[in-house]
Amino acid sequence: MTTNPADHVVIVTGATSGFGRATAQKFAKAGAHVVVAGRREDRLAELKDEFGDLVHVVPLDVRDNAAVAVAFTDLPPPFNAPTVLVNNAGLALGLETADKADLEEWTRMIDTNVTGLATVTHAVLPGMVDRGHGHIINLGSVAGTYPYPGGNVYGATKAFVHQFSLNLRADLVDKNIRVTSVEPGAAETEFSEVRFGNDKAKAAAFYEGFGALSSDDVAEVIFFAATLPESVNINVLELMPTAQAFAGYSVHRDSSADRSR
Ligand code: NDP
Ligand code: 8X3
Repeated sequence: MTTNPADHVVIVTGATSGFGRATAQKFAKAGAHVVVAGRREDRLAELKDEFGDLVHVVPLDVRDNAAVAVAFTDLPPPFNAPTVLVNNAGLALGLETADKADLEEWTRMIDTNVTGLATVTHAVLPGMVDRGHGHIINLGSVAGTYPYPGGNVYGATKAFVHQFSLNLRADLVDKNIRVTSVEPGAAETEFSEVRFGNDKAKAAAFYEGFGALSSDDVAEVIFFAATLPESVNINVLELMPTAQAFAGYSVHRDSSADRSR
């Protein structure tokens, strides 16, 4: 592979919004061919209208294992020889503490962020190995490293993404396949609207006043990792807004109970 972005064929899951859409646009603007996957077909069609022959549309729910298994098998050339897979489709649902969380929401996050990401990888990776090159870029999160109240299952799915990425590296060291876990902090996309059940005001309030990352910031980082010389692999790339940092330890003091022993 050269470092010329126009030589790339990129699969982006979750290309209908946020990081995925910005990443698809960034690569297509640079002349790459891009397979855009996601559930909202009208949004996929907008990308097709914008970039024409550089874009191939694949309507796909990554939770549908059978559909994922065939989705990337009969792509027309040159889309059938992807050089980069951006495993971006994902979501957080709710911010309740674990005792109050909705089990269906937990399951949906695991099915999408863990099983969906693994299923797409399983479908695309063998072709990359056969062709002798490829790059898998997984969207993790700072939530996979730093716990916070209400992050319970969402953060755990992103911890999976982190460790899965490193374990892929261990398996693929002799196959000329790169693997990168991109782990952003707070970024203003539709992410919080989805998390808060389409409550746009609550989502907007979350992003107010601190300069959250943008979709373009994250797309820039993904593009950077993908267009480095083939001999360079970024294992993990963590980024945050300058005005975001980590929560401290929490201590609950209860005067009615002696918990000193
Ligand atoms: P958005 O909500 O803007 O975009 C999420 C994308 O995922 C959409 O294109 C959506 O497409 C797609 N998606 C969700 N569920 C499915 C599914 N079952 N099948 C196929 N596609 C699906 O959020 P972001 O761009 O912010 O999030 C992208 C990724 O980045 C996620 O994995 C998220 O966890 C992660 N992330 C986000 C951060 C943030 O603060 N925004 C920070 C760190 C990581 P559609 O609904 O059309 O199917
Ligand atoms: C999204 C970042 O901190 O809102 O993965 O969970 S955070």
